[in-house]
Amino acid sequence: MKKKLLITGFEPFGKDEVNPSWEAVSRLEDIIGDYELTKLRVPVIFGTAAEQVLSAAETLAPDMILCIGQAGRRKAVTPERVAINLRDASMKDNAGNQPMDEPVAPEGPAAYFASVPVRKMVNAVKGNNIPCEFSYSAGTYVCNDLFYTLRHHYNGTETGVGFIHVPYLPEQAPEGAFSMPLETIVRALSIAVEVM
Ligand code: PCA
Repeated sequence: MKKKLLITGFEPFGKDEVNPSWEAVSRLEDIIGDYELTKLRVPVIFGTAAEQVLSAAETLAPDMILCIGQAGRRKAVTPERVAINLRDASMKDNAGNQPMDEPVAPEGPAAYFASVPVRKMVNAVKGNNIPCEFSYSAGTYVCNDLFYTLRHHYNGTETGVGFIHVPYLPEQAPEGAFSMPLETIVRALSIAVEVM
């Protein structure tokens, strides 16, 4: 029996018309390594993104949840090590919310480490000659909000929670800025899932 992975990508936000996270997630094979994948596209809205993932997870009862998001200025695929208990938005989300100086979960601890094997992922993706680095902050916007909420919810359970940020696609990147072809992002995610 395959293990169950719930893997999510985001809708576009800000000035972008595409989000590489969902573009890549939607192109992944349905079975990778030990996992059978269920893919979910989530809105870039504080609170709502996590509610939708938790609701899907309630039905699916996944062994692992891996969320993917866009971090446009990064020069590598970046598995996140830490989720922090802070909402501090530098721009409005897709519903017009812009929380600042607020906790994600008032009763929660300051931070959680990812509960997926981040080092294995980084080593495996890098080993396939795809730029990949640890990240020690998922930011304070909707991606971190989703990551922290899930990690908090599943703390002390068997369900692993991880997050990977991916760079801009070539068509999104400003002139001269780093970007990564969609096929490379798909391959990186596929390798990361395979070693989980
Ligand atoms: N990136 C944003 C939110 C959605 C996305 O793809 C972030 O890093 O918070």
